Amino acid sequence: MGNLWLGLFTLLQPAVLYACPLPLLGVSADGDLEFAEVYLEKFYNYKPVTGRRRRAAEPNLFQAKLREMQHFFGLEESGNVDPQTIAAMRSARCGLSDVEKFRKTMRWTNRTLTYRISRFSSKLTAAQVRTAFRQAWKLWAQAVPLKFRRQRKSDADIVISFNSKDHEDGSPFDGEGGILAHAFFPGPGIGGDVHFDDEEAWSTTNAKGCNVLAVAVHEFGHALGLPHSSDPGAIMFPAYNFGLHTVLQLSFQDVKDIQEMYGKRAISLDRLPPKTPDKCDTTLSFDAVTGLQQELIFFKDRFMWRVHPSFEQIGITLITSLWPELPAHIDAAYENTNKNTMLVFKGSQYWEVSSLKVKHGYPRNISEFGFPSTVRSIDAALYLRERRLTDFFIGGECWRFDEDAGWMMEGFPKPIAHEWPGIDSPVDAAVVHDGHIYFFVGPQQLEFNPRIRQVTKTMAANMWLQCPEITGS
Ligand code: 01S
Ligand code: CA
Ligand code: ZN
Ligand code: ZN
Repeated sequence: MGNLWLGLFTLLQPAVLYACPLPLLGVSADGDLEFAEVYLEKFYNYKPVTGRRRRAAEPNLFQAKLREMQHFFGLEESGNVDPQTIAAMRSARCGLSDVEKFRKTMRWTNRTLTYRISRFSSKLTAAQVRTAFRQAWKLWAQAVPLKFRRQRKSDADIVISFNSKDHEDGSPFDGEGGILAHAFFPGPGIGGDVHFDDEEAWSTTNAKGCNVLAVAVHEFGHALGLPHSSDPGAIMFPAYNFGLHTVLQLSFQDVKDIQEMYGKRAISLDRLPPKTPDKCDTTLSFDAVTGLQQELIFFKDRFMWRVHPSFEQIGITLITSLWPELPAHIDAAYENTNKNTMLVFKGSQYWEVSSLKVKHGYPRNISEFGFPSTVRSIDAALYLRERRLTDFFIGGECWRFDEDAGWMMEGFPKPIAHEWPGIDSPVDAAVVHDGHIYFFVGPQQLEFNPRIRQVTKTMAANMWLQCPEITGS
């Protein structure tokens, strides 16, 4: 049945496509056409064309959307608002399972797909665009047994172009910012096509503008049939979160999703795709933990969890969604509550974050704290507010920095247990919270009471992240 349908396929807003249909639509006994229009707008992203072009473009677009809907419901793909079609529309129920079935049919059957670049960018050279697209297809081709070939002829499966504002597909672009690009799910005609908003500041670097490679990988995912993913680590996550240090690669979830559609590529991937950590994994450990104003921030790989006393949900986000300049896999972080800044450490570098922005002039070298060059990285850092001291943990030792004087204190480093009785192994992270100090060691954390100078509790490291099955002991 797949080849029968014609014209425009869907669309771009999986959020619309995959939501349960809303039950209340404007129904009027003699308004079948209006009803169908509203229905297609709601569930098939049909956008009536307005203005000059309306008469010319409208009937085709409407009919194409109608055929798409008819295809989905297994009706005759007449493109007309016939009684069976209206009946199906009026009996709309939660379409989630239908939508799933529908999605599964939206995939290419050929193993070699052709693409054509029909209109280039006004910001990049043709060579830059070709290179970016070749690299973007390669990422998908490494996961599934598909081949992508660029061709100059006009009948390519996937036609890619840079356009601005209205470009006659019913989804006009919006100028710089907002929507960066969109793509059509697999199918004939416009199906599989990818449009980039030509008014974005497209670039081929991570440092500024919008990375065309990052957006291309995401759009090509749609062109292959993938909807948006709710995994913030996935390329198919619906937000551009490309940081300065981001290494572009498919995530575990992207690979799983695309392989479910097209199967696995025989040769294994060079690099295992990164998995997004699960906050309730009992083996979870952290890279760093810090306070930040009212919040506690837990860093892990490319991600962080923000625990705020008044947020109900503790969501995972990419570090780069807040701080594009920061790297992944950080070593340590602490908040200097007297100066209102957060310091983030990785290897011999550190960054300073103030009022939620990474300050200019960073990264700087940790030798500025007085570390000798033999210190290559820091395990954890802890700011002691009353004493205006910062303790750095490196292996089994603790170094103490005097924030006011700006130097490392005499007599350090010392064995950690000497300053912190009960803490006798290297630590992953440390944080002060509500008058207690928490040391993170693998999947555990130790609560230290500074008044009696001893460990008072041992808990799961992810105790703060609201996992129903985990409780303190
Ligand atoms: N395109 O695939 C998108 O996801 C659109 C929004 C659709 C509703 C059309 C878009 O440009 N979204 C922006 C984005 O960052 C916010 N998308 C992810 C990306 O990396 N391109
Ligand atoms: Ca835009
Ligand atoms: Zn378009
Ligand atoms: Zn998208």
